[in-house]
Amino acid sequence: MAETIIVVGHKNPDNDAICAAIGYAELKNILADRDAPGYVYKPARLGQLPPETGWVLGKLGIPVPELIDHVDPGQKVILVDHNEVLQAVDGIEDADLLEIIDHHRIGGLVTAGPIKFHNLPIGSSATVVAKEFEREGIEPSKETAAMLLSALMTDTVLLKSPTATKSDHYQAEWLAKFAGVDAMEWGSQVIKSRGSGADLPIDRLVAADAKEFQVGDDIVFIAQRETVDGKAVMEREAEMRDYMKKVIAENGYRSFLLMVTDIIEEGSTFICEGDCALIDKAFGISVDVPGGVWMPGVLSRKKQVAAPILALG
Ligand SMILES: [Mn+2]
Repeated sequence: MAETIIVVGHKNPDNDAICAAIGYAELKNILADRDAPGYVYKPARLGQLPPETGWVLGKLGIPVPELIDHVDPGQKVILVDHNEVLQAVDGIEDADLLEIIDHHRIGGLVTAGPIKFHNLPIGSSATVVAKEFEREGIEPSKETAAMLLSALMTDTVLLKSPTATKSDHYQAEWLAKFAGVDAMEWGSQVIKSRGSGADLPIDRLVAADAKEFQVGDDIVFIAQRETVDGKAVMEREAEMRDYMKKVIAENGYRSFLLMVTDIIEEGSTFICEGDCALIDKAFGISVDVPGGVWMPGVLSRKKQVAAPILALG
């Protein structure tokens, strides 16, 4: 019987974490048929589908990956869109990690043996996966191309984020060709399918896309709510702050920074709870004010927010 290898993105998955896992599993299955029969690659996810992912997979007729909450000891695993233990599936320390496909900073996983570790400083893991298709000389199906393009476009905020590189522009056009779509038009449709998010339950509104970062001895929790209507989201500020305080109390975080990123206005409102001195220091602001602090041009958690905070650790 074929051995199953799990391909999985980070906790609190975003569109990139899920689409890159599906796309990379598909590429590995095509390669396994050709080069190494006996392995079956299965995409998985560690949380609820983001709304745009539900819309994309439904529209393209792509099955939703299985929800898992741990991996068993010795399970063969490939990680996509992350490489930090804090963000990875429970049990990863005792699993058999085969590969990492990512576009983040390197954050502390140690392996027993050599692995394939393909990490590029570019806009999305979906871009890295598309490059792997191209490198292997394999054309993605129309559906797979459209799915990967959706993730490239959400992760780079329609290629406007400072994380978007020439590689992302090139691979977006490459995917659009196979998908038979206009890259920008398809990307805008995907982002609109999210809605403003303003009517989501409070836990989803605030923390659907949240990550823990170790800064010295403390953990800083950074969440990002991307929206096409920042004003509508900010109307729930009091409720959001109460929820953030609750999350801090339950998890012992030093601080909780929420970026309400308005992709139309191209910037983020920072709201912070807990000890926000680190945030003030990293950005030269006083974040602890009603209404938060508007940060024009700040779209990328990774490059413009996490990096300066981690630099203080
Ligand atoms: Mn990503």
